[in-house]
Amino acid sequence: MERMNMVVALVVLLGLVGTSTGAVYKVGDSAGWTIMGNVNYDKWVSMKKFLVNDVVVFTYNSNFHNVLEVSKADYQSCNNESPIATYATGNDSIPLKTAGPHYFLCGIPGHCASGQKVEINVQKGSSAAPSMAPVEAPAPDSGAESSSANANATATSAPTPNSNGAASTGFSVGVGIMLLLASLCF
Ligand SMILES: [Cu+2]
Repeated sequence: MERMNMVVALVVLLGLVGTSTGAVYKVGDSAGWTIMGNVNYDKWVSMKKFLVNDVVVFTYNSNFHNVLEVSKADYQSCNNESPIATYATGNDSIPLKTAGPHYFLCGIPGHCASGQKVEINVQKGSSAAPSMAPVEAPAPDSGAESSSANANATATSAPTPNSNGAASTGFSVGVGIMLLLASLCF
């Protein structure tokens, strides 16, 4: 029973990790994933900055649409025949696990050509930075620890404060998990 509680606690902790790592973006915002209303997904993308471990959510009526992750060539030609991955629940949360471009389109004939496609460029700064990340952290003499310096740094290198914060979150969660594992063992 106690073991069960531990497992539950672990799951909850892992859930916290999941919600605290990375931002969640609903594709198309309130419009969702659609061919109605000429949603400009390029414009939607241009307002965002995607980092590794962010999540994009496609919401749509699964009777009329789906989501295919495809290669660049297939994206450009709207080819739906060799997707890398297929999603069709109507509410698909897709984690962006790797940096670089990710290409998504609707596989229903004609929809991609009508603009139901989105290219998401994921930048390297991970919000789930491992605890060994501080190589990138600025030298102590730059005073990056103080919040004012952080605010200044934001202008020049936006990802730094973000990954710093996430790294410490990840670290404390990691400690929590280790404590849990330790109590499981003893
Ligand atoms: Cu569609």
